[in-house]
Amino acid sequence: MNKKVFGALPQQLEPDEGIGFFRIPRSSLNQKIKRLNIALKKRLNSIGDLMGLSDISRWAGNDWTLHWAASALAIVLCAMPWRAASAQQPAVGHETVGRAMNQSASDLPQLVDITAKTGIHFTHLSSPGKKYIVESMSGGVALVDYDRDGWPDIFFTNAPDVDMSLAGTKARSALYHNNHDGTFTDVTDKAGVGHPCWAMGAIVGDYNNDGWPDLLISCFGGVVLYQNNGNGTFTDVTKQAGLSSDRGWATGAAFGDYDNDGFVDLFVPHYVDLDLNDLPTLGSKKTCMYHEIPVQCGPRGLQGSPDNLYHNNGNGTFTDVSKQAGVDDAQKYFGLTSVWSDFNGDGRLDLFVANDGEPNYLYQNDGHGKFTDVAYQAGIAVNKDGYEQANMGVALGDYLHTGRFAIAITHFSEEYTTLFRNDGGFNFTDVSDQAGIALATAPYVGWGDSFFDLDNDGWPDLFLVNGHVYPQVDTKDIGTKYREPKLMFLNQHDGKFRDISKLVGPAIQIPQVSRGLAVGDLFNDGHMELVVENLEGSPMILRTEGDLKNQWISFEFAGTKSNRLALNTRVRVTAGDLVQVGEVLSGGSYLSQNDLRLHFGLGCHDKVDTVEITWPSGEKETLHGLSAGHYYSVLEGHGVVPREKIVPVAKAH
Ligand SMILES: [Ca+2]
Ligand SMILES: [Ca+2]
Ligand SMILES: [Ca+2]
Ligand SMILES: [Ca+2]
Repeated sequence: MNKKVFGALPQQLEPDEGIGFFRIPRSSLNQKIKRLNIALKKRLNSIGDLMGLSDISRWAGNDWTLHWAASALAIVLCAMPWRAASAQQPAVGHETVGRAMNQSASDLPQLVDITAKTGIHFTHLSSPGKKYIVESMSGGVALVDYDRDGWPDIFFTNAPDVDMSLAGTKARSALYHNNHDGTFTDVTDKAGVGHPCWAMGAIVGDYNNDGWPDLLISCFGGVVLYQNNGNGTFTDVTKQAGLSSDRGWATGAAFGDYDNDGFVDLFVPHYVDLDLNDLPTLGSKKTCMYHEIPVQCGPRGLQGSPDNLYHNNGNGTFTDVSKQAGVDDAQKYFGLTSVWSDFNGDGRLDLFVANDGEPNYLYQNDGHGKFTDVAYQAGIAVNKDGYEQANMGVALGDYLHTGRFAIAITHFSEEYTTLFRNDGGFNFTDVSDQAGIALATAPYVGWGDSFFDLDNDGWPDLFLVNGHVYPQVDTKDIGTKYREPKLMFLNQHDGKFRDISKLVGPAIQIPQVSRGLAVGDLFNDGHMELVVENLEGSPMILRTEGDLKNQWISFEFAGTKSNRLALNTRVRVTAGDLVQVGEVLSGGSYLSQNDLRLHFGLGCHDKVDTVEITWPSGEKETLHGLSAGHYYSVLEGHGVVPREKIVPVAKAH
């Protein structure tokens, strides 16, 4: 949590002494949006004039325009979020063009709460008062197709409160099987995954390369590795895998094969060093006050906890290599979320770690088992004003189509969600203000976040969930509430996002205390669902509904030389001038796991020209001319194969 916000801080930030976003007056942002709107109208009108067309929307709707699909001009029309709507409607002249910026709710896909219809009856436990920090941080959700039937299943973590725990009472986590008809069945007891620990998050990786996705649960008290037995059951193999030495408060872990030996290794960040029998009392110190309200203590004022990297030995066991690899976090920062990705494109997996209220780590992999923290040089340790921010959830996405992943990090209220543009060569720039993210995120405490393509136009949009840490904020008028709405930003294709939170239906306006977020196509229809786990009460599952005419394509990968679930396989998809990059990632968001399948919106392109795959092994493979609207199974070295070829044979129950 921001050092400017906690401790001896002025209660009211003056415009000139505040954090970055306070320096941009709202009126100036509105001016910018107006100017952009006018510029866009002019641009499209001049295109229409050039073509000798009096009515751009009629032109966009004509069949023959499909022939232009490969041209840059067609891409402008094709990828615009209003394209599908304008093609359907009678021509209304230039007013239609203006809707590019003044889009109404009915043009946009809607995020509809379908939780009640799914048959999911899960409740995350929580104490009303949240007297201790450990009662405020749980709530991870993992999409895991544990039975490999091609339909994502859902695992929710659960945690007790301190009183329950001291009394020996456990909280039940839950696994729900996807029934393929919009409903889910609780299979927790059969699967044997109900009581791993005081559960924080869950991630997916196949640690033994048998094709069955295994689950790693991060706990207040180490980690639990559940080996998937391939018959609907799991076995706790933490001890035999050599992971029972993991201690402390484990948070957003991630699997990734950093030495490219074909077996996924495991990084586990740790948060606060906390003893349940010696907990700091609510409001007892300066660091346990917020706007003069007594609140839970931490993380500031408490001891941090070091991080761990476990090398997979390829025989079902792991070895702790944290120190020799240089990622042991000797500074004991408050680690929350880790993500593996090759950030500088040299073929070696690097590691990003978000630290709450302290500088982030960006570890560069030297290819010989050692890492160097380059976060400061890369411009991603702190924000553009040099402040350490709360750094909670992490999302990677190529929102600019540069082929490089930007990093979006959620933060505490009175800070802002930071969008770090990736300029290549380990150079990141905090562009939160100019991208239109900072102002809208400032009032809220943000957690899970994800770049996903809401309208399938081929440009990643950004969704994030919120919810304060202190229920006590509701006792005083300080401009923030405990329960908070969610936020949806639409990619405008020019480096900017538009806040469309109030235009995508009432569900995300319902204030909740949200934590985890996992994104995936639960119903295999090419449109993403968002699974939100709340700290208090039921999860919320949001389905994309409405005008869904844009094309899409999805892939499920399997490694042969590479790790079998193909984590960190990178894909470049080209459809005309639309070029997108995706990567199979373990962990991320906040304590959560997205669907491992890679989904790409295609606008109006009904096929992709090329799919260039870079496998973790370094092998490259190119697929050609795939039709939109399908899921493809891809086996390393063999291209597109029938799905049976990448899925293991189920074992006897
Ligand atoms: Ca399944
Ligand atoms: Ca496995
Ligand atoms: Ca490895
Ligand atoms: Ca989009």
